[in-house]
Amino acid sequence: MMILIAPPALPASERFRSSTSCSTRKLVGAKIVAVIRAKYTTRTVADSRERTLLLAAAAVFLLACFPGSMPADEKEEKTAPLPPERDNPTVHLIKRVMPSIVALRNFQPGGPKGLVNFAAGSGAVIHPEGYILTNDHVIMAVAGNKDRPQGLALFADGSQYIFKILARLPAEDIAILKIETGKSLPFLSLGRSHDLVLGEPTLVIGNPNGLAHSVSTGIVSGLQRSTSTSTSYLPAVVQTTAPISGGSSGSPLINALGQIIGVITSQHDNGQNLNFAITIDHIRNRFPRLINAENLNGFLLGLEIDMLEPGARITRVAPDSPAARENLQPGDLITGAGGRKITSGFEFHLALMNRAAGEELPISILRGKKSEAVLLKLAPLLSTIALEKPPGKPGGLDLDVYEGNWSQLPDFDKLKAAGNGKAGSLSIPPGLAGKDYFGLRFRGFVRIPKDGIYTFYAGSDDGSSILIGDRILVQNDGLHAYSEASGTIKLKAGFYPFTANFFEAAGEEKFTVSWEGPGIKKQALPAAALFTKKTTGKKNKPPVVPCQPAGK
Ligand SMILES: [Ca+2]
Repeated sequence: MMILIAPPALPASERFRSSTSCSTRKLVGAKIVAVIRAKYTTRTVADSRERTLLLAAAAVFLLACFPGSMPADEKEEKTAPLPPERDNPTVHLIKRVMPSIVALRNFQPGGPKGLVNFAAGSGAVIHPEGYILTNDHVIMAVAGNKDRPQGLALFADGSQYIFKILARLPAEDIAILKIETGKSLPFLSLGRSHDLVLGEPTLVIGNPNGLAHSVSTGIVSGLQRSTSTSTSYLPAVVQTTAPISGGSSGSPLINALGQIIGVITSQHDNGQNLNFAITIDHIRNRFPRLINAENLNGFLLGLEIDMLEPGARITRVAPDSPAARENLQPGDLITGAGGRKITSGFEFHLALMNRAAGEELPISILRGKKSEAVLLKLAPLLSTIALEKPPGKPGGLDLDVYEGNWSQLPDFDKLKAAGNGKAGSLSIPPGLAGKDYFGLRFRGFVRIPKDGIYTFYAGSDDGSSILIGDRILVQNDGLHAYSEASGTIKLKAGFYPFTANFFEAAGEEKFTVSWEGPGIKKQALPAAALFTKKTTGKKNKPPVVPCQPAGK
């Protein structure tokens, strides 16, 4: 059994002593540097110290190597109850939330043979079944190792579990991990961040420099900030004075009610206690894309849920979808799905995981005061729109150019194109470089070479989107500096109707589209994978891309 000796004054040279075959090694520091948009720099706050230790063989051994609590002979003696002056609301709050906080230790590839690095991060349990919310950059380095243990989640009571990475949204720097504990876990509820006020108290519990379950307090010290890290642009962050350090990434930012109001993600590189957390409202709104059950499992349900308000209330039902066929309506409150009780939009999306096209999903709804049971038959997502043979020649897409001053992508169908032609690459044509107030729509087909999971990326200044058939896969809309968004989807080999939209208002402009998939490293979507439909002889008339609803 290995004992962790952590002299507080020497965190950088924290050592491991082992009575088995673990060797002692000096720690290696590594910092991830990032840039904040407002012309100053921040750094992400995971991984500030990577440790190297001997990988003895198996995760079981590693589990034994990381005791989380004090040795038994150092445990505190029983003491008299604290006087109320010391046992204040903050102390109460910390006691209450502590059992839901995990220190994360990720096994990282690289280094000499037979050794494994690990890096520190933090997270919070947000559901009794063991779902953990953290930053993507905390687990990014181990995300490819699906077959190997990816890391450990360590609780304050010393218990620890190997986690799996369940869902990632790198462009938003959020991720969900899952641990299997066989019991119901204490969890933190998700708060709201739309009504945060300057000066309200904040609490952070995390794993700075690998010092598990360190506590710090502060206040909300800034609102409506934006920042970017090396991998993501974060438009909605809150600033706090609660001290953090490397390894704090993924820590919940907690309000006085014990609710999560943000996820600690970065700090100002030049300054003290200028710390940033992604707001919980932003995370709530991104949650459907994070879980992404329909795209990843290839089924269509066809409804959207309000992710901000309590409960799981339907806000939109897609025409011709299974939800529409069963007459579900906006305003219906979903109270159960697949045999699980549903009390939030978050739980509803989790209930969709591991479903497949053709399955039936029983759900319970409350419409007004009347409850109903509905059986939804999950339809195939996109199989009806794929073509087996090339629709035309490879080498690019049809391009329509529009003129206008927009703050969001317009409905190009309602506008008359100012020009059109063929485009070999998905980028701004040279003739439009430096110009303002225009829109581009690229249409045609993309060839998916083999069955698998594909991720498409749209990077743009200003807004952009990517559609497969009529399904919006990547949404990167709005006026903003260059930033990239992605969408991941499971596709069978074939040729799919493909649309990429872009608009530029003023200032700088840039547009890139890339993809990655089985055997394809992230790269610009090549002209050889892009097809236009055979023209029918009418000159200058762009072919109409079929956009029939998926799942019929
Ligand atoms: Ca611009």
